[in-house]
Amino acid sequence: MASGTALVYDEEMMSYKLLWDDQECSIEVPERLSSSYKRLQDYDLVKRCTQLPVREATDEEITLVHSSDYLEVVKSTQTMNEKELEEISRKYTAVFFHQNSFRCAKLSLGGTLQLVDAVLSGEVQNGMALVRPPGHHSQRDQGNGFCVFNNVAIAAEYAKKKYKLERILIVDWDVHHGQGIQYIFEEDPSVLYFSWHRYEHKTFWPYLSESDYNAVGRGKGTGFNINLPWNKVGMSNADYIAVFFHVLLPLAFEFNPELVLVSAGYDSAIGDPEGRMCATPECFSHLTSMLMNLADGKLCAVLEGGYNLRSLAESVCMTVRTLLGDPLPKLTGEMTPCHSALESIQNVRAAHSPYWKCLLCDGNLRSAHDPGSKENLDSQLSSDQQQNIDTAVFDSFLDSHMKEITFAAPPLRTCAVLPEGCSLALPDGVLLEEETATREHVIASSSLFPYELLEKESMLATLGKTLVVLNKLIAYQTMNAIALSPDSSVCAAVAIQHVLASEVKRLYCINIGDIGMKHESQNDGKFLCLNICGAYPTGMSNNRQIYVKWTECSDEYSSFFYILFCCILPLAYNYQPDFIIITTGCNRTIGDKDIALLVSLLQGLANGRIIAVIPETEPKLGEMLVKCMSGSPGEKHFGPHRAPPLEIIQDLNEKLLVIQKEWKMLQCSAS
Ligand code: Q9C
Ligand code: ZN
Repeated sequence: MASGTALVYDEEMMSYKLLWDDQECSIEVPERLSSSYKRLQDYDLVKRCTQLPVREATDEEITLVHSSDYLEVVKSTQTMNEKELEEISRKYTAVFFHQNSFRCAKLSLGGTLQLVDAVLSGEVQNGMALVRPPGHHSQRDQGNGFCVFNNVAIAAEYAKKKYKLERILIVDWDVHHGQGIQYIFEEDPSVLYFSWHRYEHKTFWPYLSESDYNAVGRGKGTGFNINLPWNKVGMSNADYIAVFFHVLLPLAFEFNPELVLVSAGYDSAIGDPEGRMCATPECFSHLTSMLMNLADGKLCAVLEGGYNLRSLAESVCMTVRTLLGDPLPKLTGEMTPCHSALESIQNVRAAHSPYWKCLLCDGNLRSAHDPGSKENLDSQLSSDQQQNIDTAVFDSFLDSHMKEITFAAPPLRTCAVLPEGCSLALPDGVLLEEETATREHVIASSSLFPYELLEKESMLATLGKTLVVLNKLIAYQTMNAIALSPDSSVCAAVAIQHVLASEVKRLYCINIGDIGMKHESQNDGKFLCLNICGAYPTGMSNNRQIYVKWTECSDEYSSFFYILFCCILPLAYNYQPDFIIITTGCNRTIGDKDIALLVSLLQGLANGRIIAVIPETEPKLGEMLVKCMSGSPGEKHFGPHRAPPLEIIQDLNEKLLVIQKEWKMLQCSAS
């Protein structure tokens, strides 16, 4: 099993710069690399990565995507004087050449390919390439938007050719449209390209109609190009996450890629002069960790844009930290997507509904009203306000933000409670709990339950240990825990009561299968409970106790991703719990791997504070979950996935329509 994170960096890629006066190009400075790398060192992240040397890409690699004519032009810039360089740069849009540009572009691409080799050979699990020049705007015959060679597009062709890959996902979270990547793969169904980008109804660079949501690919590639235009600036964490849940992730899971390439531009982060968006650095942790559940965790992030040096550096660090498997900081901010974002989400879902089974139900959904005008721009920050971000003010904002989201990881990652005689293979570092609460304490904590349930000695013993572990979780002495129990529903009910009696502010509980206990909800605001079962009990749903029906219908593949992204995770991110309990009872209709996927994704919430309570008769599930919670590298074999049948989608959508009035992250349309 592959493990570890690669980092590609070489200061030689700082050896080119803009030589003349050009406002537009002045932001792409060499310090973008050094300041990011320096920050990685400050956080001690560099030494935790496998450092990979860069290399020069070969002509053959460059011409996987570019024409030889264009290659010759770029080659010729090596020996030009300043005047000639300026002249040839003017043939392209927003490009500047320097005598070292060719050398750096070869290193930038070569470094990217080194990363792809390390990941696909299994030398590492994932990695990031800190490279410049960037790549996603460059096209077969031309450079564009600071980009010389299209690093990520060539990486995809390279992976197809050298490793015979058939499905590659490219996620372009840079704030500009990577039109170069779109053009290259427009007719290619083996590469699914997703880009979100500042668009403002075509009034933002590069001003292309083909950047809009209705460009879905052509010919055999129809349906494999996904554009999410941002028609307003100021998009926040909630908007980014909503797009992942309601557009990218369902399609990506249905696509089932063998490799994920990220065009990792950070001009989509707060403080960037180009993007003017509001996503904070930890948002990139969440984006990264969600993508790590695809392609068995094989992910290569390749730097594109990002022009606020402070914001860029912090966001790069968040990405690398997450690739290394560190616990995620809580996502900050109001969890309500804005109207304009919902319009775009609705439009792209409608445009893609003919091509993706998981969007089938959206087929009869009309596109959102699209004013196509700039009427909304007035309500945004005045451009003066945004253009002249005071660096000192911004830096101190970011300093305090980073302090706020940083949390000290607990001394222990995972605790396990096992009943007598139940053995489980525990990964290194998992503590088997031996301490137990007193018998009186257990009985007092279980006062609401019929005494017969507690008569079994083994039940009392497990509850005693579980209470000890819960106290450790509450005190944040352990990050997460798993408890196997003779009766998981009693054990979970005791756990819920215990947590609700503590200072924990918001508890999210997910019950899978039939539950013996109905949880009382006098704790309004403190408790959100989602029950996923094969059949609804009658008339029990409300906004705090939600019942949804879910039945898997195939053994060879799973459809669980559907309910995961349209229901379970949006609710979780909306609620922002600080404690999570997940239980499985009998007659569960969700498989082991899917519960592991769920637990893996839930670790992004509540600072990773989660306990799984499962029956002692399920050691296999227990082993899978404990592996996933203890942060063992790899172990992300969650696929394959396939969209569920229409009836199931329709049934669920009806239910969600009711509760989305309160839970805004469930919304996937503006109307
Ligand atoms: N104010 C990358 O981020 N200038 N390239 C746009 C609009 C070109 C961006 C001007 C921006 C190119 C890799
Ligand atoms: Zn960009």
